[in-house]
Amino acid sequence: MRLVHAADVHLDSPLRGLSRLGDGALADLLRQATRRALENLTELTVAIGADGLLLAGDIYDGEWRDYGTGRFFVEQMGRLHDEQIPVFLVRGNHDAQSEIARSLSLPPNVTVFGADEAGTVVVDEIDLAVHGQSYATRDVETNLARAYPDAIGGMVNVGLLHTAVEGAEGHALYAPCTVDDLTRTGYDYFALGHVHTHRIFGDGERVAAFSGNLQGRHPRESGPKGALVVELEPGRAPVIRLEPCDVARWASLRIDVAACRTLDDVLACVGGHLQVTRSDAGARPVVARVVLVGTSPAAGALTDEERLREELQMVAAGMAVSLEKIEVRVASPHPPASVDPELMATIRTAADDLAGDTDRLAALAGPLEREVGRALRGAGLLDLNDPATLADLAHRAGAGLFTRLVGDGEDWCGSARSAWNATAPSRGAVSRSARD
Ligand SMILES: [Mn+2]
Repeated sequence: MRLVHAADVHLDSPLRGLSRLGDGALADLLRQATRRALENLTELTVAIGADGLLLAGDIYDGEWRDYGTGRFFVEQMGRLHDEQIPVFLVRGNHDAQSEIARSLSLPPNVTVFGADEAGTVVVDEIDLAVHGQSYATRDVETNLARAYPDAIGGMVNVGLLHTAVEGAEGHALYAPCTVDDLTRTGYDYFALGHVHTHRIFGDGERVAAFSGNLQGRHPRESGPKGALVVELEPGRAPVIRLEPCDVARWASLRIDVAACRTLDDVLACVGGHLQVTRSDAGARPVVARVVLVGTSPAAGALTDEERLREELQMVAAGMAVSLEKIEVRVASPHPPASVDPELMATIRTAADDLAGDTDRLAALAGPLEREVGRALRGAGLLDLNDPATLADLAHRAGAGLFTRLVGDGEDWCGSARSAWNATAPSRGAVSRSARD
């Protein structure tokens, strides 16, 4: 038996940061990307002769702006109806019953599981039992998996659930459960949604998996995105492969330039990384965020951000890669001697404390968010609701203050910033970022 599992389509959801890419063909393509990816999913399902399609929630990003969003989904499901392929669907936090007031009738091949309790649908012709439960509201904090029905003997049993399992960075802990809760049901395969990164749990006969989302929507959703093709045979471990459905690919490249001595070295180094991303993406457009890190003799050559941007844009353009953003966090190996280390430490501790205090940051940003938050987001400049962004601002404020204190010459500023960066803590440990 061959099933296709996808989740987190977030159909017609706005892609962040598009304004940075201008108004060209790429921005247009990205605006349409979730629809094109859904078309690719439908085509894939038909092309491989799948016995069914499993959709594990967050088909929609929230209330439809207009009926066009729902109509597009209905049309795609209609194509599968024409091919007599059944579709099984649960609603997630983004498309919970409470979140979507508009509705359109779905073709009869689509089963939407109810939200009151977990239900079971049997497809007798192929001995398939699918078990699932939808979200009634956005914030489902109970363990739904524990109340799923037992597996039906003599059939292939598949579960469908929108869940964070035991938690994942950047994803709200909805319908939490353990991997054991999932495998204890005795199902052959548990198709999960919610976490946007592909992941497989268990390696025995009982397997649960996140397909990840169908199309990356910002730099943090980088790499190939698509659906899982799951081959199921009674008594055998499922065989799973990821089939990309994305029409554009995001890359988030953190590049250590410690070995670079000059600007040309840095350009060549970045070019090498972009080349790898380019080949992975095939013919798809690639949008990359580049973060340069490390302690490097080239630090001084990177302080002219405008020039660096121009040079990198040319390198990227040569590979048909678009740069969404360039960040320089490169330290000079020789920080200025005149800096009072105690003062530096005090400023940095204050900035670190603030960056780590999500509540205080939110309180400080509150008035600004109310005044201009929507405009900043709309322009793709800043998301004041994003804890990671606020933490970054706190760090930058510390670095900026430091730069002002130690000097006013350009070289001074450059070295001061480098010195700051050299001692700044790793910024990976942000407790919550944008929630999916
Ligand atoms: Mn979700």
